[in-house]
Amino acid sequence: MSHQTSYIRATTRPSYPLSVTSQARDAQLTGEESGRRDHPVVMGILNVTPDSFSDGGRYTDVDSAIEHGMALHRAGADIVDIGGESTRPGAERVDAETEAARVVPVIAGLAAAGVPMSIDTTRAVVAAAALAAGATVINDVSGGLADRGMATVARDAGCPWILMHWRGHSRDMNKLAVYHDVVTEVRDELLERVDDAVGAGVDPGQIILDPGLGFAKNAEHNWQLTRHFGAFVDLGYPVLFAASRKTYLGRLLADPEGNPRPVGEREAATLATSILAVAAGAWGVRVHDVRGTADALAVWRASGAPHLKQSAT
Ligand code: PMM
Repeated sequence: MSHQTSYIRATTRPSYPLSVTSQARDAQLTGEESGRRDHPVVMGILNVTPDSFSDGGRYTDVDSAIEHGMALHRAGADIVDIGGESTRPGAERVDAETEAARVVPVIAGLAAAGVPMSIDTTRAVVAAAALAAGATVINDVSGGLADRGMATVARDAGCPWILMHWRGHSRDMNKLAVYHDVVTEVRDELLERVDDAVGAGVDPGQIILDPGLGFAKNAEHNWQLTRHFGAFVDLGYPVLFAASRKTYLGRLLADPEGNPRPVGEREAATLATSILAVAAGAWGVRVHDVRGTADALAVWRASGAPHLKQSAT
């Protein structure tokens, strides 16, 4: 395991109640789900929804969803992230039965094909059904806030649990994008999520953090979080970076009339953010374009960047 301990930057950590060693975390994150400094996890996005902002409506039937999940895995996804409820700004909620009915058959099919998966849900009942069907990671964009039962499911399963920074459901979240110092506030609110999770019996080694780009954040907030991503890495937990095709990239690349770059044409910008994030110590990146990301990471590795980063810290 010693080769895995170095992917956390050896910087002074803020004083903070939990003592977490990278070995403890890595002992929990085994096999292909284990991010290493030189092999960040590539999480491929598969939304089985009619309305997600990028791939919504494309994989609503079970066979096409399974086929796409397998294609993402073949292209280099270490984990395929399956979602059955859109979290785009303004999205209306679906009920738990609908959400579970969308994801469970897809997860079962992909599990049979040996594809490692996370379940992207804020509901404990959906997470439990997804884990029973073969998912091995919980990706909770509410960081355990939306459903207090999620901590029990994560604790009992002992699986990795991604806690994302969140302030409220998608319908209302833009109103909640108010910060004095976004980096400090997001960091502190994430640590509250960690404390709650650990207080509920979750092992700190199960926890992965995510600053939640685009969730109750405006473009400037997202740039601040991107710029200071290392502040999250320094907390000592694995950190996921998830900027893929998001609106702040579309705004950056707006045409002269101010129209944002269309969602499907934000890939080069996404790749640039992914490389910046892994260079800052990200555990993994959550992306739509898995092949392009795997290629970019191969260049990053071949360039010696992980080695240079380690020796510089
Ligand atoms: N963003 C979306 C959905 N799930 N999960 C995590 N951990 N982090 C994110 O930023 C995130 C997420 C947004 O929707 P998409 O599935 O269409 O990309």
